[in-house]
Amino acid sequence: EDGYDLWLRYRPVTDAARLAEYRAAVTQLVVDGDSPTLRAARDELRTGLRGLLGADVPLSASATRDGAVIVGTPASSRTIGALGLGDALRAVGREGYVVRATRVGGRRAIVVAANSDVGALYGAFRFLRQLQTYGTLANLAVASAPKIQLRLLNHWDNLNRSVERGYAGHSLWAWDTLPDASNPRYRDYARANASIGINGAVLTNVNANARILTPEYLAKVAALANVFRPYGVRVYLTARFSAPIEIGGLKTADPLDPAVRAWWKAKIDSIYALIPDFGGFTVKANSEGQPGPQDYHRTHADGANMFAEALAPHGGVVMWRAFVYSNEVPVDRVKQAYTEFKPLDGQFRDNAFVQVKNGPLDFQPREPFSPLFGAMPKTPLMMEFQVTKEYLGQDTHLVYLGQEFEEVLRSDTWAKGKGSTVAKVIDGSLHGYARTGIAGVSNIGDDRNWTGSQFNQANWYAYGRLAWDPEMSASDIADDWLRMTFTNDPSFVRAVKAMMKTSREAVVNYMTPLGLAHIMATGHHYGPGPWVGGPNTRMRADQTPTYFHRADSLGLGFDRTATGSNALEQYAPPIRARWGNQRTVPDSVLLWFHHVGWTERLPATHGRPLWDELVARYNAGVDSVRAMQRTWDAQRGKVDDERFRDVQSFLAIQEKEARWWRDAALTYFQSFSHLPIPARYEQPAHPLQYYLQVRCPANRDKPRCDNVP
Ligand code: BDP
Repeated sequence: EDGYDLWLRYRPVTDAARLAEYRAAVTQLVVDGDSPTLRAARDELRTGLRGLLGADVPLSASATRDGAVIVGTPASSRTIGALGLGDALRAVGREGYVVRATRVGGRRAIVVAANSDVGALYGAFRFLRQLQTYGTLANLAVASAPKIQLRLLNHWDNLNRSVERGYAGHSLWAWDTLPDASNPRYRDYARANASIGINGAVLTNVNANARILTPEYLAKVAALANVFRPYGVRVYLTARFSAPIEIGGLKTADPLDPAVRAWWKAKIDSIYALIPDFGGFTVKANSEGQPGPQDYHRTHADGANMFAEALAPHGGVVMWRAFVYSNEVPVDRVKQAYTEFKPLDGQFRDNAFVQVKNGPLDFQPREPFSPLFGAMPKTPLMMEFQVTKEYLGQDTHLVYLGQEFEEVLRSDTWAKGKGSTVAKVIDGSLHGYARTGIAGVSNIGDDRNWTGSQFNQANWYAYGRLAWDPEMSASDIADDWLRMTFTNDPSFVRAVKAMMKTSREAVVNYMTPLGLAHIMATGHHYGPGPWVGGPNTRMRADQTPTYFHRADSLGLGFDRTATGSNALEQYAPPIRARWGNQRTVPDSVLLWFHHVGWTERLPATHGRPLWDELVARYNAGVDSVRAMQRTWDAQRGKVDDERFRDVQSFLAIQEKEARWWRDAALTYFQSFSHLPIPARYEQPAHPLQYYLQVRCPANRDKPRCDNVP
């Protein structure tokens, strides 16, 4: 048990009553049709059922006895066509499915029906999940359809197989041996994605390399596309804006230059000749040194529309990222995406998306939702979540992101009054977007366990499930994941689910409580660095912690109200009123929006002086990790030893590093507050000077910090 099987383990059902029920209900498999996708469904069902039921379930051409599982579409299967599922199927659209216990020719059967082959595949996975989670098959009646059209992973994978912000080994894409050699992992990757409804993968880093667009590399991309296709996973690429210069021999990449436009059109046509269902491009432009249309005094819309126009005849899309940095250091960096993009609403072609990070800054442990959500009614906005935990403990810390995603998706933008949630913006229902999409920055690499740690798999899983239905509960998703990944033992599921649910608040508390943000170390973003900044660093101010936390002798926090940067004005009036007032701002965003005096007592500090509340929060974070350790220790014997020890050892690292974060941050902030850490709390192990000297060699990769206290 090394984690390779993810949530598709299909171990024998250990509940005797359920096993008897399943064996009686599942006696033969009828999958009419022979498309690669239906074959994939049949293979998955055979493997899954064999594992779960402990015996092969025979294939049959038709239902000849009680217990047939019949899979397909009205087009692939006469039986399904004759079942009168018309209305039910119409309601689930192209990718949805219906899974039902019913009677066929007088015999008991289970039907897995859809309008398309990939819908049937999704239904097959749904049916297997029912067994994997020990649900009953009696009166089974499930109908489900995705609420978002494009459900993508974004891989920040480089052509040398390093992965930007990847903590799970190298890139899965072995460019050196493609297109000749395949690898079973390509298929297993696509299977795993299909099992949670992910239907596209952007293969390459947003900090793009133009070489991916050369014929040599496109042949490799086509080989991957061929493996993924049966699983409904389309491939997409990142486009480097200056590619016409770098690989096209042009003098300019100006998006209004006819030669540039012709170059992209020809390039895109050539991609579709190789990959007819190519999805399109993600583009990072004029951000962190990437080239873009502003280099030619054109707008983001000009840039996006050039791609959109060339992609449109093929049905492709362009996903233009709103994560931008201007060349000058702004008064407040969190205002920038909104400032640059909101005025462009209505200027994008209809196959262009604007892809917006969940918060206005950069994937911090907690941020308020990005004010762009709800502010661009005429432009389909895609959500960009970061599944890889760049700022949340990377591979080792156990943090269940389901809670974070849910918090963001349920945030109310008030764009059209109460209930205008972020979920309703991105699923298109609020503004009537014709196209919808969501992207998750992948945490996947070639580590045996795919994601660097066992529990990081839950974040891939939760992302996929929420992409299918952004209104699902993170808790229910954790429940499914635990049952499928570890065990259905109710005591295990109860305890470990509770642990997962607290894990996000734990990391917020020991890293950045009360609305603090961006106080991590430079470069690799692992470990604390709140002291970084000021005139002695060579970095841009708006990339340094001191710019963001604004600690001084009076207090802590960034005033983003009208007396400060007024980033608050980018939100709807009811939010402004609530967050702008120190008496009503929630503790979660207190220091994000306010500079608060060290001894000030507010509702958000539970009436305690800010300093005391800060100390309490940092300690609560460490305590939560210790509680997580106790919970996990009590699971010994309920799960296999290999994964048990894996998780246990990572929790020990997390506990140590939570203390490191707490003590480094508190001793640093104490140098401004000059207030004592109340005696009832653990005192820092070392003075501030010690923490300043912890060195973690590595720039962007995961460092190993040997002298962590
Ligand atoms: C930041 C990452 C950086 C990415 C950038 C982005 O540190 O590696 O290139 O986001 O999203 O969080 O473009």
